[in-house]
Amino acid sequence: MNVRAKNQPQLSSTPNHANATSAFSASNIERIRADFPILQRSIHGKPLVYLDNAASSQMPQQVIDRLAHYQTHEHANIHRGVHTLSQNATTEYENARLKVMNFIGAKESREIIFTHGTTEGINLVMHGYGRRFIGEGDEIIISAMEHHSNIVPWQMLCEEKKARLRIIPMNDAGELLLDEYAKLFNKNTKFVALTHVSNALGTINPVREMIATAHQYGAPVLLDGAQAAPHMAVNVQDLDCDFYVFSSHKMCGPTGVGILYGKAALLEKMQPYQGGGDMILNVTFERTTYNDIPHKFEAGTPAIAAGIGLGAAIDYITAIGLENIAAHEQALLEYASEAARSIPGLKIIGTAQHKAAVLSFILDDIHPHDIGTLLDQEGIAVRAGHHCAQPVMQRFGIPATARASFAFYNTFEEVDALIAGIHTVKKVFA
Ligand code: 7TS
Repeated sequence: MNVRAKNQPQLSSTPNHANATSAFSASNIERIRADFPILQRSIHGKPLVYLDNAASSQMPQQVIDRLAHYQTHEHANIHRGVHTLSQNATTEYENARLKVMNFIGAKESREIIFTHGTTEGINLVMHGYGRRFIGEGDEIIISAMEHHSNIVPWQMLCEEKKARLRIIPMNDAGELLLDEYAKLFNKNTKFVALTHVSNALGTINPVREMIATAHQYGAPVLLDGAQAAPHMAVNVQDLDCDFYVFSSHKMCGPTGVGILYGKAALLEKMQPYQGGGDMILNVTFERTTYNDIPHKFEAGTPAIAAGIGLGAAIDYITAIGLENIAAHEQALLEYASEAARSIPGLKIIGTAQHKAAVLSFILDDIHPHDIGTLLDQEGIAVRAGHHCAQPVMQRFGIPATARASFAFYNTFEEVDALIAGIHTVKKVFA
């Protein structure tokens, strides 16, 4: 029944060191690309060049097969049936939880909570921790480069509790100012919520150091790992973060599922996010006792297939190796950034020293939506807009950017296509 093993991507055990530009040889990358049926598609008669991976990544056949196998042969509700199908589905779902635990280096599987995605994970912590432990006059620190999903829930909490939101500023390269960060702490600081990697700028924040600072003041730290977990090895115990959230659909898994990691001691102190089935031990009209973690936070029937699919996605990217993925994507980023810098009128937004493979840019005075639309005519998918990070746009005094975001299945030829596409856009507006 193991539909994954036979199709695992095979990488040569000896990386091609002669080719200093990538962790993958040409045949490796072709083999990887062959796993992704959608990459064979054409858009407007041109081969698809998919560079919108920060919004959502594509799914390999191994994960598609795992989902189809589950739906075809294995589906039943979990955690409640004595019948074989239900017990098997429960085992598969709980196996996926173990895979997530290993993937991020958590200590125990009860620290892994299935959510709908990053956004729900943050909202769960805001409700479960924030509403219980943050009160009037308290302060929450976030950064100037957060996605809206790591701003708005904390704003809602501050409004409700009369607490205060403090913002870590950044420099013109899109790097957080660590001196200013240190100055924000005082006896009222109760929580820090910070993105590991910025979706709009690509900045990789020095989160380990920043967590240590917060802990000196006794403030727990939530890391938004939506843009980090798919692209670099993450170890939550090594980082010592208190919460870590990410989404399956940005790491080759299905939509509708994500992960909240929390330290067990904190999760146990938190109030449930939603009430319902599965999150209880005993219910009477007088009193309900809650289930143990993680189930206390998993009310109702979850996205079972998606959770199992996430497990298959983790198998897939683990077989390729996060170090290989990071190295290949860095090579793509460097190649693309250098080529982009040589285009007159193009300005890269986000030039941090430590960056993930996100290339946000503006071009002359062409609106990014026009750039996105014209690139689409060439078969090239990029995102244009504020990337759900409007304060980042405000910081740089622009309404929007065009953004190419890379994954391990992208190639140098695709970067060439992007650069050629940008030249075409320039010609149209010349
Ligand atoms: N946090 C970050 C850093 C993100 O990049 C995103 C999604 C989210 C949170 C929300 O994730 P969700 O799965 O709950 O929606 N970012 C993007 C993006 O950059 N383009 O589209 C979605």
